[in-house]
Amino acid sequence: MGADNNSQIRQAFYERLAEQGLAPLWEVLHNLVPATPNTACGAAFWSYREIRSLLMEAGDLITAHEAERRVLVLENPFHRGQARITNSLYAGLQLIRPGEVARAHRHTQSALRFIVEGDGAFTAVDGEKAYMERGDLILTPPWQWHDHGCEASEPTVWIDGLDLPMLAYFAAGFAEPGSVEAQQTSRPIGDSRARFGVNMAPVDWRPSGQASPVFHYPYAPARDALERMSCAEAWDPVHGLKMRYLNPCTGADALPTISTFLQMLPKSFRGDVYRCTDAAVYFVVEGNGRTKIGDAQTLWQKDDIFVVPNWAEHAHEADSDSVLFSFSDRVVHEKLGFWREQRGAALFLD
Ligand code: 1HN
Repeated sequence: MGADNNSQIRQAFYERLAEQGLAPLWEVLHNLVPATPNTACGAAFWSYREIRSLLMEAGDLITAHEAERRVLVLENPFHRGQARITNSLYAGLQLIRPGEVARAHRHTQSALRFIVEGDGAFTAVDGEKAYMERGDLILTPPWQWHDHGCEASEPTVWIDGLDLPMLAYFAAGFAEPGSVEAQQTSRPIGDSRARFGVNMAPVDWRPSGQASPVFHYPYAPARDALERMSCAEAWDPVHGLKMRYLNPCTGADALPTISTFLQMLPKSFRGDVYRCTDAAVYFVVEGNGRTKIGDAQTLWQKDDIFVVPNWAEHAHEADSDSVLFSFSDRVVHEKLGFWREQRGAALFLD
């Protein structure tokens, strides 16, 4: 029996299998368990300087009320049409103008906001307001009511990061609109930071969920911590000084499904090659430099956004003192026991 004949017989067999809702594993086995991760995710980059005017144009075309959330999705070209920035995460740039309200709602997806510009807009999370300044991190844990408003005289822009694709994969997305545009606040500003943000907690408090009870992580103390560490600590050859935002009551990541980081790279830092299983989204808070990814490189400056894909060899280089915020699904890899990293993995082709 010839090879052609054999493959025709097999094909006919596969068609009979398909009629019964069956498929031959041996045709796909190697794709299902690849030797190293297969990812559709690729490197991506957005220059804030170039896209800012489009965001402001969106502000002229649609109100926050009409849009519910006035956001330009940071859609990775490798995931075209899928509203995602990596395999598992969504990101967008949200604009709120003076006097506007982005109405209250809640959903099972976790969200983070990292403030890019503006001063004086607020997010209210489960009855507490936080005023946003550049570099602040604000969390919206699963199923917590949240709305945004801008009482200031200038627009505010932030990056939204959500685990939307992850929850879509698990088909576990639920959402509920609020009964009012802006929720009534039931706690004073700074209340959750006072209770949980100074390495103390109310004596009889017990955690009710996995997310941090602190939802506002201002930039100034985080930046100051890195600055102080930089005087004393040896720099990591890959990460420089890299800190993870934590739930202060458990020591776990601040959100159950998204890890968040702030790192400092000193002027002239030349990072070692590295790769890890989580794909990360970076935002340049300060400085300029480049990240080599495979045999390409991404040049970055203040306010730029870029993606390092899963298991991609990469190395950061800074030309001036730099601070990078980043987020990824690393916490999920770690909880489920499949997170891996490798240092000095390979050689770049330069
Ligand atoms: C959401 O709730 C917000 O609350 C922003 O600001 C972006 C994208 C998809 C689904 C929900 C927000 C979102 C979102």
